[in-house]
Amino acid sequence: MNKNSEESPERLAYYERIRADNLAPLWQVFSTLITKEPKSDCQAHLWRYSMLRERILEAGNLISAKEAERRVLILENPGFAGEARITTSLFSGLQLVLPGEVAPAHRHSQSALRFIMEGSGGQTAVDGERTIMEEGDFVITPPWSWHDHGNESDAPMIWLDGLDIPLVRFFDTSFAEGYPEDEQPIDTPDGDSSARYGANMLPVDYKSSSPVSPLFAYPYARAREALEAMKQRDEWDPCHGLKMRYTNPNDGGHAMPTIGSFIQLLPKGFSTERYRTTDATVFVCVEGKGKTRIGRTHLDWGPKDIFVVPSWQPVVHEAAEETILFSFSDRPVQEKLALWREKRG
Ligand code: 1HN
Repeated sequence: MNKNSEESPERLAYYERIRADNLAPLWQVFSTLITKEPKSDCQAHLWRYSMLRERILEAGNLISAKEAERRVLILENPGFAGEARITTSLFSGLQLVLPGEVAPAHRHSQSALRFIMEGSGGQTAVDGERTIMEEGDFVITPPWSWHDHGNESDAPMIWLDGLDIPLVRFFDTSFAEGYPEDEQPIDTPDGDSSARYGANMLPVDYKSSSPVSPLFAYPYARAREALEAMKQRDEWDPCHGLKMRYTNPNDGGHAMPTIGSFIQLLPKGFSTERYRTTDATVFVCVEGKGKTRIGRTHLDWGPKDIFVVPSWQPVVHEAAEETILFSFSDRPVQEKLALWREKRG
């Protein structure tokens, strides 16, 4: 019962009358609210890095990092034009910091991840500690932590940002403030949190009260080395190849409470079996090339191309070369809320 044409004039008059009382009949919308399967306006889409790179470098000639606060081109899902969303719950954008620039310090309730696409030796400072960024590194900015970015190298730094902006907006929980200086003071030696929390050890009496990983950086060199060592067993998950999850060393959970991140290796010639999951996912091809079928959409990708897979669409990846895919999604949130589902086949 959801078509006005099937409704009697009495009912239609009633609906109109109660609208003035801020009431609406559930029976008109029930089947669009409670769908048998996820129905999303989110669309499968691919952004080619050659196009993205050209566009963000153009922005580099038009506005400084300081003036922009963050010089970011939003990767906007074609199903969500004007909404600053790459999936229903996540924001993603490509950020440029040119040599000598500073993206000024601020903090906000939104959590952020960076996946470094291009450049070497730029830095992000998070809560008093600097992290030097290299291609393929995965870096996090916990909610409400001061962060600023700099680039003392001689080449542009370009990275992909992933933030939980739509999720925070949904809950109406956004807070933000600027730091009085462009850069926050650094009071922690470089490499401290990586040594303290990222060397398969923890300080003996360390207890964390935070659900966020105390590690800021997950270097690509270590992830790549791990995948290289593991691939020698030649044991492949039919749907994932060899897929790893970035973890919080405190408890083995996701690195951040709202965004999960993953890295996977697909051997040359590997085709994954059909797989669907409720967490719409953003993928970056880090190395290799191949194709992904998402429902009826076919995308082909090469190094640094970025693509998005909507919730519950069947996915098949085919790797033409040995491939590394980085990905992120809102899976931790869905897991916590007992909503996450996957289906093989
Ligand atoms: C932000 O703070 C960063 O810190 C990047 O690099 C992208 C998009 C919207 C709001 C804040 C950053 C952002 C952002």
